[in-house]
Amino acid sequence: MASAAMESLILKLHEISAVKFGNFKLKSGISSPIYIDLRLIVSYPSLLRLISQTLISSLPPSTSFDLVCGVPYTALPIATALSLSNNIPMVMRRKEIKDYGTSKAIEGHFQPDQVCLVVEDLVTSGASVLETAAPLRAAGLKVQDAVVLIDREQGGRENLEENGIRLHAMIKLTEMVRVLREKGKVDEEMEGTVRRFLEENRRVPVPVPKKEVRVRVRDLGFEERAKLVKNPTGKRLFELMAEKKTNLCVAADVGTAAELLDIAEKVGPEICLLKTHVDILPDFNPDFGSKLRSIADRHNFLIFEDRKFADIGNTVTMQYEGGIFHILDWADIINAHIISGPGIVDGLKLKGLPRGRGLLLLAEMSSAGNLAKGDYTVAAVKIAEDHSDFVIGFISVNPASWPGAPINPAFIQATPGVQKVVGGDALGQQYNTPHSVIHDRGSDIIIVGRGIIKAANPAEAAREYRLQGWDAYLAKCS
Ligand code: 5BU
Repeated sequence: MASAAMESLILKLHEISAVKFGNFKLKSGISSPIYIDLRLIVSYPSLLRLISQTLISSLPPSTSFDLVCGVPYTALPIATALSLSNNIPMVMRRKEIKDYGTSKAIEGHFQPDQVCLVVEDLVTSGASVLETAAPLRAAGLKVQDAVVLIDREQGGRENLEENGIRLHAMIKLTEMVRVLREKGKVDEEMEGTVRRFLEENRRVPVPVPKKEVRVRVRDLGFEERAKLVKNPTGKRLFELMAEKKTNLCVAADVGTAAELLDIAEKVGPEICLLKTHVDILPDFNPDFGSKLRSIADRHNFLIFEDRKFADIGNTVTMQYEGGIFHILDWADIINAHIISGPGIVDGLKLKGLPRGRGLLLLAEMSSAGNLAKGDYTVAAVKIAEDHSDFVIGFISVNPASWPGAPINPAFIQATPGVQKVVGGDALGQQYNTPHSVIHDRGSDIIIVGRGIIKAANPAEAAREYRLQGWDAYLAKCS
């Protein structure tokens, strides 16, 4: 920005009292000699227009983006003005968490992989920019740059850089104070006071980055979380995880029912859940359920039939209870897609709740290119909240980054696509490590299939995965 234009902008901000000097208590609790309130600019259309025109010119020419999004609320009019004066489409992020279920997290038309520029009025630590970038990214947009009217130079640039966002500031606070001193609006003593304040608080009062806040809030132990759960199976699951010190679910995708019962015996002492796909078992017979149940009772684990119901409510009642498999009779937990809307939960609940069963909703999937993300994930959370007597949690991949995270700790998060090394298979499966899934991505249960059942010694492999999963949980709690 040309210095004459910058100077006149700084003077105008001072004139309308958007910049004040004195002794102010900031949100973080510290006292600051300078206070900036840019909410006032909506009362000065010509100033707003000037800001919107000059903000863009503070970006390096190489910056490219398809959309803009203002950080609510103060930057919304700035982003709108920027959108109008530069003819760039805008999207809006909803701020109220409670609105996520009924409304979209991100309003406006956009395509996944479009690049969105975040617009902010004032950056201190960068936390607000990150709060807006997270749901944009969760909706599939790319966020690489943020532009801000004033950078307080207190760690925002560095924090954003660490999260893959370049910060472009139209005005830096030290520049602003220098101009005001040169123009006789503040004296040298005040300029010195502000400089000293900035030096002393360069990265001190930076709020904990959002991701760590989430981890901390969610890190009630499983015992405490058991008390929050209404559904008896959900409660039982948390309790037995704490008792047995395991957050491992084995996906028993073996060739026959006989092999499945054999593997259940072997891995039983290590697991909280055994996950089945009964429709792959050629020798399934009516005794299967009771045999598996007796192994589960002996080793104290629950049975999760990964049936992925997806039909309308009326149909799933029959699929759950009837057919050859009679899933309702032996599976503690089932799961469902929400593609058909909340009626599917009503249908399954009708049969499952009287038997004390629990349901996991598929909020995300582990496979490459899956469509369960963004608003779909948000909708799953809303349905779960509306049916928390029956829904016990989610199949998820990265719940720490969901809009509105931390998610209600009464819900359990179970994540497939886990192996000891990051990778995938030839058909789209994607693997993360136990530590990354539990510690970094905010999940509770690792679901491991081939990493265990194809191992030379599945019992030993299960033990190793259990220890890794449990260590990651303990590290998260500590
Ligand atoms: P694997 O062998 O660890 O890749 O097995 C993963 C299991 O989890 C397998 O039974 C899948 O059907 C299941 N799964 C998954 O991989 N990804 C998902 O998003 C869901 C289930 Br939902």
